[in-house]
Amino acid sequence: MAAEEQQQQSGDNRGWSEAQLRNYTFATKAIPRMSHSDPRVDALIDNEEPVVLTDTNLVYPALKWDLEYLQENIGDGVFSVYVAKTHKFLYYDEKKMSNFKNFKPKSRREEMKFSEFVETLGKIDQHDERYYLQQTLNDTVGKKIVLDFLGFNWNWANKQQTKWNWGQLTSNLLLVGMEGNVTPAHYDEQQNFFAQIKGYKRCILFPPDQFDCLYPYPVHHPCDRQSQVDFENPDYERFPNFRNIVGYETVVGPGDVLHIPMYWWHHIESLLNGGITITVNFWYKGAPTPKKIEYPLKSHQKVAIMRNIEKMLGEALGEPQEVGPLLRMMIKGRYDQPYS
Ligand code: QVQ
Ligand code: ZN
Repeated sequence: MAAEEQQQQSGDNRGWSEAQLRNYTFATKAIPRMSHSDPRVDALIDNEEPVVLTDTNLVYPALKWDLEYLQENIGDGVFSVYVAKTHKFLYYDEKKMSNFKNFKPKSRREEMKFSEFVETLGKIDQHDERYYLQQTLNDTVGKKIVLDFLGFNWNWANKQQTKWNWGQLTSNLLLVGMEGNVTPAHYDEQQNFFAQIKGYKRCILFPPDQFDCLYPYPVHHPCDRQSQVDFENPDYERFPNFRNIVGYETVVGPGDVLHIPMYWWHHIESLLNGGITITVNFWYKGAPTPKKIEYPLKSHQKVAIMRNIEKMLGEALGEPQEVGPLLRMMIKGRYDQPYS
């Protein structure tokens, strides 16, 4: 193991301690950490595996960002700030809430200026609600932020985009979170460079082939792509395969870039008692589906097929609520036991 990896594993002067991690029931393995110039990097990214790159300088100019600097320079635009009574910020698609009228989100989105966000953070005490600013960087930001953004290592990022034949960079999400905030496990349909700027975040990832352990909500549900399993209190009656889950984890700190491959599940937590965290992610459309389909199919391709079946059924039936009953009718007693 390279010295870099040992430092991350061993604990000395890594900037955080095990006591700052939440406890879960499952085992995890370490996500490899290495220099972006390590010859092993390309094989990992090409093989759709996660890796922490320790010296890309991808967001180097942003390493000086803190609340004060951002408040001073980020401009007068409004930012989406999620507010929750718990530490879990389960993402939900507001556009799908009409499909599931009984769905009651546990967080709400408020639009506020950055200065209001900082003021709010300054006022809360431990009994209050939690806040999580999550905003796509756009052209409302101030000049200094634009300069910092232009100073990102686009040479490296663009080379990666080209090398892996990824599609366009769709967005950079700015994330400013409170210590202890958790983004529950979900997958995205985009390639991701997750660039950590301030504070430490524990990232627990699961490969697409663990779909059957993570029980995502239905595609038409507002929480599409999110796991239904409460990692802090798993319901093994409803989700028995969660017992078989195996995670891959790392703690990222300032300057680290975690590659989260498309369709890989990720649970992300800002360390307990670690102060605020700042992250910028880079979401890219994936490479086009290869013309020649190779068998056996990869797990993420099967996830894409399942998604398309759910979407097609919702269209064909004209009512998302009828997808479940039809699938149950199709499977009950016919496909729910393996045939020899
Ligand atoms: C977090 C991604 C991560 C963020 C919440 C949305 C982001 C995400 O908690 O760090 O970058 O794919 O899920
Ligand atoms: Zn995500």
